[in-house]
Amino acid sequence: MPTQARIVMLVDLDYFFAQIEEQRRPELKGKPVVVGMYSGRTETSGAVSTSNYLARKYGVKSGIPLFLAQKRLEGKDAVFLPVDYDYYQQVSDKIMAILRRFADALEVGGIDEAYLDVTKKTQGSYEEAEALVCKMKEAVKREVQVTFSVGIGPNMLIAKIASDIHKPDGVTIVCPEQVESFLSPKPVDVLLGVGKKTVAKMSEMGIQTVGDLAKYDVQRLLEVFGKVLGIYFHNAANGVDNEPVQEAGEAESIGRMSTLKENSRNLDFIMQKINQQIEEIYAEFTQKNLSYRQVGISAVMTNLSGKSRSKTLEKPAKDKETIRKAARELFEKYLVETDLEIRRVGVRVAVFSKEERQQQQLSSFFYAES
Ligand code: TTP
Ligand code: MG
Repeated sequence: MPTQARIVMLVDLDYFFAQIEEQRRPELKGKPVVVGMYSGRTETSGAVSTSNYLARKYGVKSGIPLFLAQKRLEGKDAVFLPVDYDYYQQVSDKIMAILRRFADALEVGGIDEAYLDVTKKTQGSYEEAEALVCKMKEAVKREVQVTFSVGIGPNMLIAKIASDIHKPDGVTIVCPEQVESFLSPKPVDVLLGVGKKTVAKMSEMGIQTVGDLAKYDVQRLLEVFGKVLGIYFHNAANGVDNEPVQEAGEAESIGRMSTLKENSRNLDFIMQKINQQIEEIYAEFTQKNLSYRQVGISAVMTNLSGKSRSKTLEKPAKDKETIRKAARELFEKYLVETDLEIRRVGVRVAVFSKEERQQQQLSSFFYAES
């Protein structure tokens, strides 16, 4: 089924945690700023969460040990600060609310990124989309003094990859005619889900670039990677991604989030926690006599970066098992995308709004009548 041409944006906030610190402490301007996750074992044990662009010039970036960052910035008048996650989340919520005004639908992809479907707002025009970005940038600068970078393309996959090209405060547009030339020379690991192991496997198969992967025999891909991943790799390499931008609708969703007993990448261990959360969610929406049509998961990694993923069901459901299955599948896929351990996990279901429930009842009524 051909889907209608869309225009999708990915907004990624620039050096987010460090930018927020700069913004609330003007005295940091012009200095290298490092925001770190201190483990507390010794004064400098822990890892860098992020750093401003000046600190990055000295080789200080996300994930490196703090003691190494300190060494690289010795004598540079650098400022080191601990992560203040709650405050960053508040600022992030404000920004998302501003961005939502400019979108047909907005999906929060993590604390510092959001996908926007702007097809209707721009009447399908990339020129309009560029103008819209200028307005968005202006509004966010004026209201919260924060800059971000944007990728614009026909789907979430292209928007995401494009957003990385011009940073900070940049915009990159990849219109449908440019998708092939944009993607094909890139190394395969620009695709979500292609980590170190997959890169090595693909390299053995003679696949280095996205272009190589796009041309590779599909049957063979299915044999090597299994059906789900094989088809995903083939489509992604060809720039095809039909995932809709899905509004989570906070008021309409019921969810739980909690910290794991220990950091983990073990799916069964993660699912133990998730199953407890599902029991609570289930009790809540059964009590309210609701059904759900979307299941989402969130994970916060050991370095405090967070991500969410969701899946829309073909039809509304009311049972527990469907949530479990969807959550497990989402975590399974998510673990392929990251090498990090997970620290906090959450699950949520998007329930039907009152209006949607009424419509649903109406249509089932008509169906029963015919
Ligand atoms: P990113 O968007 O990956 O990084 P960034 O916003 O700091 O920088 P850029 O300008 O390149 O977009 O991640 C968003 C936030 O998530 C980041 O500010 C801090 C946090 N984070 C971590 O805590 N650890 C990590 O390893 C990464 C990559 C991010
Ligand atoms: Mg960012």
